[in-house]
Amino acid sequence: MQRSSLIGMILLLLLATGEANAHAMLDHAEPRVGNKVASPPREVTLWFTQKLEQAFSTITVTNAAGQRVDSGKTRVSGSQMSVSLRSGGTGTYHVNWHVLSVDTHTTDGNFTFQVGE
Ligand SMILES: [Cu+2]
Repeated sequence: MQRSSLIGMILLLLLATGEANAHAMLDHAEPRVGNKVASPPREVTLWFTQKLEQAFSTITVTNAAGQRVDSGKTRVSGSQMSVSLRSGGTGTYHVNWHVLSVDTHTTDGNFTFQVGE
Protein backbone atom coordinates (compact mmCIF):
# COMPACT_ATOMS: atom_id res chain seq x y z
CA MET A 1 0.00 0.00 0.00
CA GLN A 2 1.27 3.47 -0.84
CA ARG A 3 1.90 5.82 2.00
CA SER A 4 -0.49 8.45 0.59
CA SER A 5 -3.43 6.02 0.42
CA LEU A 6 -2.76 4.88 4.00
CA ILE A 7 -2.92 8.48 5.17
CA GLY A 8 -6.12 8.92 3.18
CA MET A 9 -7.70 5.92 4.89
CA ILE A 10 -6.77 7.20 8.34
CA LEU A 11 -8.29 10.59 7.52
CA LEU A 12 -11.53 8.91 6.36
CA LEU A 13 -11.66 6.89 9.58
CA LEU A 14 -11.22 10.04 11.68
CA LEU A 15 -13.98 11.80 9.73
CA ALA A 16 -16.37 8.86 10.19
CA THR A 17 -15.68 8.71 13.93
CA GLY A 18 -16.25 12.44 14.32
CA GLU A 19 -19.56 12.24 12.45
CA ALA A 20 -20.78 9.37 14.63
CA ASN A 21 -20.31 11.54 17.71
CA ALA A 22 -22.26 14.41 16.17
CA HIS A 23 -25.81 13.25 16.89
CA ALA A 24 -28.22 15.73 18.42
CA MET A 25 -27.84 15.36 22.17
CA LEU A 26 -29.77 17.26 24.81
CA ASP A 27 -27.77 20.32 25.82
CA HIS A 28 -30.12 21.77 28.42
CA ALA A 29 -33.82 22.17 29.15
CA GLU A 30 -36.32 24.56 30.74
CA PRO A 31 -37.50 23.60 33.35
CA ARG A 32 -34.01 22.34 34.00
CA VAL A 33 -33.32 18.61 34.20
CA GLY A 34 -33.97 17.34 37.73
CA ASN A 35 -34.92 20.79 39.01
CA LYS A 36 -37.90 21.91 41.09
CA VAL A 37 -40.29 24.67 39.99
CA ALA A 38 -42.96 26.31 42.16
CA SER A 39 -45.92 25.96 39.79
CA PRO A 40 -46.74 23.87 36.68
CA PRO A 41 -44.84 25.36 33.68
CA ARG A 42 -46.77 26.54 30.62
CA GLU A 43 -44.32 24.80 28.32
CA VAL A 44 -41.18 22.71 28.19
CA THR A 45 -38.25 23.75 25.96
CA LEU A 46 -35.26 21.59 25.05
CA TRP A 47 -32.00 22.76 23.46
CA PHE A 48 -29.89 20.32 21.44
CA THR A 49 -26.34 20.19 20.14
CA GLN A 50 -27.51 20.04 16.50
CA LYS A 51 -30.30 21.36 14.31
CA LEU A 52 -33.47 19.24 14.30
CA GLU A 53 -35.91 18.07 11.65
CA GLN A 54 -39.45 19.23 12.47
CA ALA A 55 -41.20 16.14 11.10
CA PHE A 56 -39.83 13.46 13.42
CA SER A 57 -38.90 15.39 16.55
CA THR A 58 -41.35 15.13 19.45
CA ILE A 59 -41.69 15.80 23.17
CA THR A 60 -44.22 14.06 25.39
CA VAL A 61 -44.75 15.05 29.02
CA THR A 62 -46.66 13.17 31.72
CA ASN A 63 -47.55 14.34 35.22
CA ALA A 64 -47.17 12.48 38.53
CA ALA A 65 -50.36 10.49 37.77
CA GLY A 66 -48.96 9.36 34.42
CA GLN A 67 -51.40 11.51 32.39
CA ARG A 68 -50.26 13.27 29.21
CA VAL A 69 -50.14 17.02 29.85
CA ASP A 70 -48.48 18.14 26.59
CA SER A 71 -50.45 19.61 23.68
CA GLY A 72 -49.14 17.00 21.24
CA LYS A 73 -47.82 19.77 18.98
CA THR A 74 -44.05 19.98 19.29
CA ARG A 75 -42.56 23.13 17.75
CA VAL A 76 -39.05 22.95 16.29
CA SER A 77 -36.86 26.00 15.66
CA GLY A 78 -33.26 25.33 14.69
CA SER A 79 -31.67 23.30 17.46
CA GLN A 80 -34.45 23.85 19.98
CA MET A 81 -37.94 22.44 20.38
CA SER A 82 -40.78 23.09 22.77
CA VAL A 83 -44.30 21.95 23.58
CA SER A 84 -47.13 23.65 25.49
CA LEU A 85 -48.44 22.06 28.67
CA ARG A 86 -51.76 22.11 30.47
CA SER A 87 -51.58 22.22 34.26
CA GLY A 88 -51.12 18.74 35.65
CA GLY A 89 -50.82 19.55 39.34
CA THR A 90 -47.83 18.99 41.57
CA GLY A 91 -45.33 16.14 41.74
CA THR A 92 -42.83 14.55 39.37
CA TYR A 93 -43.20 15.28 35.66
CA HIS A 94 -41.61 12.97 33.08
CA VAL A 95 -40.29 14.38 29.82
CA ASN A 96 -39.63 11.99 26.91
CA TRP A 97 -37.97 13.31 23.77
CA HIS A 98 -37.20 11.81 20.40
CA VAL A 99 -35.37 13.78 17.73
CA LEU A 100 -34.20 13.43 14.15
CA SER A 101 -31.23 15.70 13.55
CA VAL A 102 -30.29 17.17 10.18
CA ASP A 103 -27.54 14.51 9.84
CA THR A 104 -30.44 11.95 9.62
CA HIS A 105 -29.58 10.27 12.95
CA THR A 106 -32.22 9.75 15.62
CA THR A 107 -31.63 10.03 19.35
CA ASP A 108 -33.98 9.91 22.32
CA GLY A 109 -33.95 10.29 26.06
CA ASN A 110 -35.95 11.30 29.09
CA PHE A 111 -35.66 13.27 32.31
CA THR A 112 -37.83 14.47 35.16
CA PHE A 113 -38.51 17.71 36.99
CA GLN A 114 -40.52 18.47 40.12
CA VAL A 115 -43.50 20.80 40.47
CA GLY A 116 -44.44 22.39 43.80
CA GLU A 117 -44.38 20.89 47.28
CU1 LIG B 1 -25.36 11.88 13.99
